[in-house]
Amino acid sequence: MNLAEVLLNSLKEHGVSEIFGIPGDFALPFFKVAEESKILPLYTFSHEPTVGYAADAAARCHGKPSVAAITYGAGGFNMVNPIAAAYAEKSPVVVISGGPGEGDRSTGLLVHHQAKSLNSQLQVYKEVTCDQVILNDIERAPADIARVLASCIRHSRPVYIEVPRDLVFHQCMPVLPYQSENLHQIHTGALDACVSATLEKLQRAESPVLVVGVEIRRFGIEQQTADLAKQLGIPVVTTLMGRGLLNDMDVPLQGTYLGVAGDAELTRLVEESDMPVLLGVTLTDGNFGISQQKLDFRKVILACDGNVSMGYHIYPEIPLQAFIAELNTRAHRLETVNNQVVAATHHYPCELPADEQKITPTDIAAAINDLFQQHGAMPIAADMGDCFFTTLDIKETDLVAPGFYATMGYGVPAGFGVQAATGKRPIVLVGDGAFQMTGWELLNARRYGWNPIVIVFNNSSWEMLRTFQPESAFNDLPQLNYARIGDELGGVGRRATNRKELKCALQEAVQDDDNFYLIEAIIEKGDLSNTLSRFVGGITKMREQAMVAD
Ligand code: TPW
Ligand code: MG
Repeated sequence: MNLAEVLLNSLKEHGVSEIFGIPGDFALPFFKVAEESKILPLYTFSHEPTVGYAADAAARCHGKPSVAAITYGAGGFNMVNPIAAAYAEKSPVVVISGGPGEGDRSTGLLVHHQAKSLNSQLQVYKEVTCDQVILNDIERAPADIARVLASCIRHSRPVYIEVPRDLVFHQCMPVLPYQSENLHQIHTGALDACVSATLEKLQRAESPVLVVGVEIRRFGIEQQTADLAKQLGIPVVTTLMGRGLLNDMDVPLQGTYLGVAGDAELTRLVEESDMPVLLGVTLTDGNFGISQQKLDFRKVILACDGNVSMGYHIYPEIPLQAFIAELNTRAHRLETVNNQVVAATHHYPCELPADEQKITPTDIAAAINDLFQQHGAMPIAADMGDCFFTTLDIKETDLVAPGFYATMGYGVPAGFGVQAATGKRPIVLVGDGAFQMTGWELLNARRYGWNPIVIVFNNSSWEMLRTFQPESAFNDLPQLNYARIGDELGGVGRRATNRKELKCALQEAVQDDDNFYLIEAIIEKGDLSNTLSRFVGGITKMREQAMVAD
């Protein structure tokens, strides 16, 4: 086998199911083998950010790595932001870049696409990946590939593999089969002590609550976490970043913790708990910076990034999988729990009237809730902007969104990633500003048979920015007919100016599997989702308080 075939087979062995990419001359040999060998399906797009976002979303759906393949320099640098997003949100994307060969390195000439040094791209990616290699030693390549892919899975974070273009067809030994990490290698004494301490604290607690974050999906232990919650009989909430976790799993799920921007009862449930247990939760400003009352992290048990901490004590090298498995074996129902604090179930807007009133973001949530009620839930890919905050009013379903890193341009590409990974038709929620970044990529949907239902929140505005800084005229965006663009890109475009038209367009879309839909919902400037209004209010208040304190 040649180097590219060895790499492709090893990717497959490590759970990769598809490759997204855009070639260039440095990557043409690798892409040739990728296409002709048919080891993994290959999807190409128009602009590199889409490649990265699609691979990120696919990886999130699989709970396994996905591949973003690009050419050196012009391609690679174009994809840095999506990989930074994947790093921040712990999505296991394998970046494969074509690279200069030995011949290119020895001419004494600058190589096209070279920025500063020939290794500049590697240096840049070092900052946003957890392991890297240039496969410039064919003897060592199998071991290098094995190491980097194992890091990707262990840390659930992006890695970088550069394939010198002149080595692609060289014969290479296969990579040894991947063995998933043996949990028995964990220090059982430490695990035992850590679980005992956790259970002891839980026994004494009066109002414990489980807060779950994305690691439980990334490490494939959602079901075990659900079982633990049921065994303990304590309420569960997700973080903002973890929105969509544990949906459909028959657990006492209360909703998503959003501090000042969320449901007041649920905020109390978390902030007044005497024992919050944070499983796979990242301590980000979006997850916790919006707390009404600051959470006292000394009270908290936090299992994340391979460690468990409680109070001032840290148990190092306790993988979340092992922690939850052991808790499951030893936990039993907590009788002491004061269940009075359990929050009221969140009321999702629904039964949208088919009238001529103009559309608000909450109406879009209601229309989608109605649609799910009638036709079953669908996965959602959301962009950043008010469309993301609108998902908080949509009944829990599988959701991919840049909930922490908050990059725009994610929605449409992520919809592709979801559909490639799951085969399910997604709903994509995207603002007009974000659509202008990557919406054009819908032109690639038809050739892969993808049929997302894309809803563009068209307020002719960077509305989320306007809410923070209303005086700035640059927040006004050009008026554009996005529905017509939908037709032009090979799908069906529908413009909805009132609630009746929105309902009709969604009905039509869901009954037509053969086309992707671009439903343009016209929203007035200033009409915000419930969550964004509270979010902006909360953050503004916190900033004012901070200024007073300064
Ligand atoms: C890649 C900064 C955050 S929200 C926003 C901007 C420019 C406006 C979004 O406008 P849109 O949605 O899509 O019309 P809405 O609901 O607010 O009207 N560049 C990138 N990412 C981010 N987050 C920004 C800029 C930003
Ligand atoms: Mg907008």
